Amino acid sequence: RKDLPTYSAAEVASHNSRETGIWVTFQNGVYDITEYVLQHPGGKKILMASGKSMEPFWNVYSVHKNDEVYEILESLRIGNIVEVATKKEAGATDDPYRNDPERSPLLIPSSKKPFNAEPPQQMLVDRFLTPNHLFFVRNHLPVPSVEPKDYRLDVSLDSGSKSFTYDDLKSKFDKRSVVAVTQCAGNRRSEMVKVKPVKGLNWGSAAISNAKWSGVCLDDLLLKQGVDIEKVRGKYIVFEGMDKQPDDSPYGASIPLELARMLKRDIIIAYEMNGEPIPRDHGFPIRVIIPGVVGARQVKWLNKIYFSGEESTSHWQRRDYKGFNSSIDWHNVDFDSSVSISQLPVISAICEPEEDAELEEGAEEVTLRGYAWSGGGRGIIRVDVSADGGKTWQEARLKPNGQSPYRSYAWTLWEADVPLPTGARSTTLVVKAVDISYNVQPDSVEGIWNLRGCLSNAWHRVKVNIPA
Ligand code: MTE
Ligand code: MO
Repeated sequence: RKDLPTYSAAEVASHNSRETGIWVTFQNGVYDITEYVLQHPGGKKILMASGKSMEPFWNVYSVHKNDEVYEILESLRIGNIVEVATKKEAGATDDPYRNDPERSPLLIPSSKKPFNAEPPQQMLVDRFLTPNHLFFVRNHLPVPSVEPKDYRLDVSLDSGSKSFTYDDLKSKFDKRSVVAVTQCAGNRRSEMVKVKPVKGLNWGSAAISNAKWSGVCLDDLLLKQGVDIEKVRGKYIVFEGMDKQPDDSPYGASIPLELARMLKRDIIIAYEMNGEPIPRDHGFPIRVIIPGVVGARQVKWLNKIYFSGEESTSHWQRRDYKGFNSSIDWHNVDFDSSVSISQLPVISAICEPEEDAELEEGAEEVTLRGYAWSGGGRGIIRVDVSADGGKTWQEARLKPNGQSPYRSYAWTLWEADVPLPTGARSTTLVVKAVDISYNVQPDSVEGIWNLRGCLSNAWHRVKVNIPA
């Protein structure tokens, strides 16, 4: 295949739509799959790889790895990919991010340094528990490298402080598990940006994931020191991580002690994620899981816990992750006037089909898949979907998450087959969820717009096309 032209990764990347043509790479081949995809609507999953390498997707959907498929692919080959020089950039040793871990090429970065990424949204709802390598990543700083033998968790109390090793945590306490969602307050921010610009990463709908976390219950850890959380003095419990800002201050967060008491045995000092040691990006070796609460408080690389009369003084507690009304802008914002985000509001999203998807020719029905979740352990009791922009609704089928509706920390995945409006060439699919407190999502994003683009939980709308 030496006779074929060569293309750079950037050239391939620019061919990612029906208009430009859809190119993908596999090993060192470049393939134009535009016609193929249009003729085989069932094979639309391949579109996730538009402008990119198909290999990571094929490693997941490995049914494709057979000679017949390779043969079809070779018939679509248009060229070869230019060998990329792997020379390290000059000065790379000064790069504070040089020790960051390897990541799955399936993750879609919204920023690389620090690393922030979400999984392809269709893959997000394939499984109840998000596989570790697909779990969204939200880092504010370089990832610390921690040797388990050097690790210490310092817990400070009036009665003095005590430090626990990694082995102490794994061997001296009962193991407790909780299945819980972690969601960034900025999930679905990209919809808010369309109303008016905001400051923050341009997250789609997948800055959320669901995992089973195991470790030591916070209560047990404190009891070991003779401390009953019901009687502790102070107003807040503060958590600090090992990742540091250039001024040496660590990532930190706090929650009111009253909330810690309410959650009591559900707060986990975790050493396992889905049955494996926690991957570096997600807090190796130890992170805290505070179910039902915003991602920002689930401190990774946790090495300090203490009680305080005031909230964590970290930037992320005091000057970020707060809500404001839509008339507040950067000229008149007063961060001290607003309450820190903790338990999150009800949210849902359609993960399949995706925005601008081409449905099958003359399709009369569409299958929607997605997630719904609410903070504070409030279970999802109903998910409504519409295929006509919200004029008519039907209920989606909910997949039970096995948790009590009053302590529902995991998400609820759902599916629905919805008839399409007859004769329409395009339509807007909509989803909205209801939690056990009958909280509902706002119908539009305008009224909840805020300068940081947090808490973007309006009805989720996805426009799709129906070729005649
Ligand atoms: N903990 C530390 N130490 N440093 C961080 O940057 N990011 C927080 C939280 N814990 C962060 C952290 C934010 S804002 C979110 S949304 C979650 O981690 C993301 O967790 P994940 O990367 O495991 O998905
Ligand atoms: Mo976050």
